Amino acid sequence: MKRRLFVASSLAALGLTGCGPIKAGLSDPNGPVYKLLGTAQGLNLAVIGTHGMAREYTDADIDRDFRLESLDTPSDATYAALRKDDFRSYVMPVDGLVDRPQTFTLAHLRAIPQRTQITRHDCVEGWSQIGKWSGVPLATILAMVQPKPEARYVIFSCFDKDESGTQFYGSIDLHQAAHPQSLLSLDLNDKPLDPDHGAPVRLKVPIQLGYKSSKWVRKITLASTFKNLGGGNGGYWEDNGYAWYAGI
Ligand SMILES: Nc1nc2c(c(=O)[nH]1)N[C@H]1C(S)=C(S)[C@@H](COP(=O)(O)O)O[C@H]1N2
Ligand SMILES: [Mo]
Repeated sequence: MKRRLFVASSLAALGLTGCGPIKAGLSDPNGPVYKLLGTAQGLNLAVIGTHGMAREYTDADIDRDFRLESLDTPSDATYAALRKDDFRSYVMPVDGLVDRPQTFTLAHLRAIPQRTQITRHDCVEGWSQIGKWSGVPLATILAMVQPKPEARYVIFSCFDKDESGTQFYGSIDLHQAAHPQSLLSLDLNDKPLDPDHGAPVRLKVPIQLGYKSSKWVRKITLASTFKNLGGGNGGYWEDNGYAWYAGI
């Protein structure tokens, strides 16, 4: 609550209020959101402030027994083939409403400056665990692909499927994506992410509940709406009853 108030007041200090900054920023290529994307890692402390950051912990706080709770680890032929060569043939397309669509290999993602953070994962079902996550700030990827002014959401298509064959999907907005702690994680607790925890690439958004942190990212698409995604609520769990906005 306190953090939201601080976010609101730092936005107010920029002459922006409520949801206004997101819309204003996105329709104006010189607006605050684009400035923020442009500076990638040096990023948005001016807009968000450290009060908008999820708490970071120390090595001593890390939970070593890392619980799993999601759809099953993908076992289809596509994922099995990737897994077999340690994901060397993995490519992650980033497309949709961007000026420079690109595909990233794992080697490419590892060559980009990484961020490491020890943060708590809070599942909506009532459990938490602290882990050390390293990877590429999503803001860096956004700065590389250059979202078009009409882009508002970052949509994640994942490798896992439920029993009915529906592939997992999720979304966050550009503002959440540009947050300095929003990571495309490649490592968990100093080791490459294992398949059960979302290898090779897993989103980690510690300012939102755990179900927003999509595992097994297959593709990223920028869009102006998520109406046409699944049941239209912005994600697999959202279509199963959880709220799209899951801020902590
Ligand atoms: N692709 C995918 N990502 C997902 C989910 C899922 O079912 N599929 N479940 C979410 C939920 S509800 C939680 S709590 C966490 C669990 O992550 P873990 O199994 O690595 O602990 O993943 C999130 N990301
Ligand atoms: Mo969860």
